[in-house]
Amino acid sequence: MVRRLLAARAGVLTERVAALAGASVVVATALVRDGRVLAAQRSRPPELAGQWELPGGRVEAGESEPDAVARECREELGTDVRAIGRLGTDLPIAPGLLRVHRAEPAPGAAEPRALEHSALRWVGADELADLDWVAADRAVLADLTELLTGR
Ligand code: DCP
Repeated sequence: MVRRLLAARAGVLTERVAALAGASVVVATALVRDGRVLAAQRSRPPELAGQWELPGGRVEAGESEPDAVARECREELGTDVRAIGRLGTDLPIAPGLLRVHRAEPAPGAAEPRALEHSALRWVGADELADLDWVAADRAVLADLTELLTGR
């Protein structure tokens, strides 16, 4: 309990420090369906193209993180999702902080399509290690495994 409170405090502080420093918060989406998570292959920039990520992007000014998750999934995947809570801790990336949110398909949501990525793939826990993930997302693999296996 105390540890959770301290972690929450630390999260708020990192966010404030990042905001003061003009850094961006980027949200990434762990969209889970039928025990698999949706991985997306980046098409840009050249140094990241070909690597896999959890889809997402920068949070806009005045936007909540769950809203940013939903917007990015509509823009990048053409589908509606509901953000249902954080996964893992804040991860440092070049533009600022990466924060992963768990998500589920909204009722009646369309099948995700690769509107901005090279490819999409639903990945089970036993396949996570097979993909060449972007560096920051690699740090979430243990949490993703736990999420998918319930262990
Ligand atoms: N990023 C990451 N892991 C993710 C998603 C993003 O490491 N799962 C990183 C890659 C980029 C930065 O976050 O350095 C921003 O991601 P995007 O380019 O996908 O986001 P935007 O399209 O919103 O930002 P921009 O328009 O600035 O490219």
